[in-house]
Amino acid sequence: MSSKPIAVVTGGAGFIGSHTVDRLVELGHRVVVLDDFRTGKRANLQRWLDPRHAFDGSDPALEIAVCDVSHGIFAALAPITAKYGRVERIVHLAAQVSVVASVANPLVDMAVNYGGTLHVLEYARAMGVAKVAFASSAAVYGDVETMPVGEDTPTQPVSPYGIDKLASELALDYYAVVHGVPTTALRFFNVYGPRQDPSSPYSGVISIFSDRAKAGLPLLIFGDGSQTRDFIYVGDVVRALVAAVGDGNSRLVANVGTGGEITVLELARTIVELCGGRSTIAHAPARGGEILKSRARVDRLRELGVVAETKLVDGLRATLA
Ligand code: UD2
Repeated sequence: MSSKPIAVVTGGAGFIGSHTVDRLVELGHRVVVLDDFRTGKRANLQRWLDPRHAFDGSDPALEIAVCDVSHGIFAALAPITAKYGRVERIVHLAAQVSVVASVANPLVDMAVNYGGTLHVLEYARAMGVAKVAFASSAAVYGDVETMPVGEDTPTQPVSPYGIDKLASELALDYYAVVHGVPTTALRFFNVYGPRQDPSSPYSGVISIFSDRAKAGLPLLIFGDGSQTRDFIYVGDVVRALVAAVGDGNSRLVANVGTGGEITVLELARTIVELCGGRSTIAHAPARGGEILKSRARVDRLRELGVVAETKLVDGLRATLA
């Protein structure tokens, strides 16, 4: 048994989580995934369970504990730390991810997302974890007029989801200042890439458009398609997470976007073209309460040493493959 320190990824079986696990294992970390598998998939992690990826020919590079983070993480981690030693770092991604679901059921949303963060921070405080990196969201800003959106823009979330992400950021700061737990919060803009689940009407637009364009089905744009988003490839998001969980900074809050924007209409046309041009584009009434423009300021991300380098067409090709 080797005594490599443990990196925990909560929500590690999900879309962004499993890509983060891939990278951390490739970098030689002993990774422990905490996931309740409500939306995460074991298939996303399968390759690392193969004995060929074991350390010292015996221990697996990856351990998985089935755990709803919002019910606490001490019990799930105890047998693993008894075997391998302490948890050094935590990437906290486990969450209820739908803004619409948060509006429909704010109490569940708050218990899962804000409650989950508190459980992670309590563990980090009690166990002396060296760093916690947290997936926050551009949803903390609400409807902003001036682009690009900088981190010091006043926050005014317009959904329970945005509120729970902001509350989690406040908790991170409290644990950093009062309890000395080093933390970083990353505010994700629109993340896309392979393994994003297209099955819900509120799935990310790129996963839905890709799925339909591959099948030659029509793409449906809500509104005239002039709304813009800052789409960032999951590989670039993972680089930001790995930098954040590995560095010595604390209390940093940074946007994770490309600093660019594209209209949804242009996006739809690009995806149709990449899929051979069989799909038509149709329009439906705009979604209520939607923001018109979104583009991140990325200076702080750059200070973290990360620049989103994946061009949209390259990211789309990888997603469609
Ligand atoms: C993103 C985040 C959300 C939250 C929010 C904060 C994703 C998947 N969601 O929501 O978690 O952080 O930002 O502002 O990153 N669209 C279509 N047709 C479709 C689906 C979507 O036209 O079939 C449009 C939709 O109306 C919107 C754009 O595409 O204008 C992006 O939609 P989305 O659901 O991917 O993400 P968004 O920005 O609403």
